[in-house]
Amino acid sequence: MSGLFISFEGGEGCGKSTQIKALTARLEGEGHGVFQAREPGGTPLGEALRQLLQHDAAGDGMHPEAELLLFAAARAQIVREKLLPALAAGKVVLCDRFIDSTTVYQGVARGLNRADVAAVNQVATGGLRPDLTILIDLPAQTGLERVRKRGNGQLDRMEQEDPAFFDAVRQGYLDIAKADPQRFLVLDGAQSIETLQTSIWNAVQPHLA
Ligand code: T5A
Repeated sequence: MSGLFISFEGGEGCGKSTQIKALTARLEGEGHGVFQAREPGGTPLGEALRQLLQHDAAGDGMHPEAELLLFAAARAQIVREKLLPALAAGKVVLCDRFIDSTTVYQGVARGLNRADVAAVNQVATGGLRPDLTILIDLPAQTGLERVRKRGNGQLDRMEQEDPAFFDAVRQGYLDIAKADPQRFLVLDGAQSIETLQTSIWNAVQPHLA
């Protein structure tokens, strides 16, 4: 594997997509090949699973174990169909969510057994891990307000969880980042878009050398 794998994590509306777009433009401007991905999604199968997980009425009443396996199925597909080939081609892969989302949303906030979640993540990824993970930390309510504004008040299945769920997500992220400071860069998502862009670029640059 010769490319660079960067994942972006954080609660709803923390600004991941905004930063991925800006980083892509900067990297491409400097001549790097970039592959953008999002989870769940990014393949025909993954996009169908995304619809089921977030929007389809068939997802109502979904059990946490079923949810875990559906996110994992989407990941198993994108890793093999898209991410590994892009990395093998030497690209910079920017992924909007990856294994840490599962660790935190299904493992911490849904309360599933952490060892089981780690084992499922291992099957889904075949051991692929990001070189760098950018965690954009933001109070859950601030992020959800941004999402509400953007979507005219519409929230998907996950976004309709109660505040305690999102507080657990936020704390879960901070805990796993603290445990793995080599891989994680934690940024305050309340900063301006431009300030975040600069911090992210400063962290990414050394990995490009
Ligand atoms: N999930 C996912 C799991 O439970 N387990 C898993 O394994 C995986 C992979 C995915 C859902 O699935 C769950 C987690 C999620 O609940 P999604 O639809 O992909 O959901 O939603 P999010 O990942 O939450 O992405 P969003 O698009 O909602 O948020 P972003 O990308 O973080 O935020 P962004 O960049 O779109 O910004 C949101 C708004 O804020 C503004 C933007 O302009 C935009 O309007 N904004 C800022 N405003 C002020 N200051 C800043 N610094 C700003 N940055 C952006």
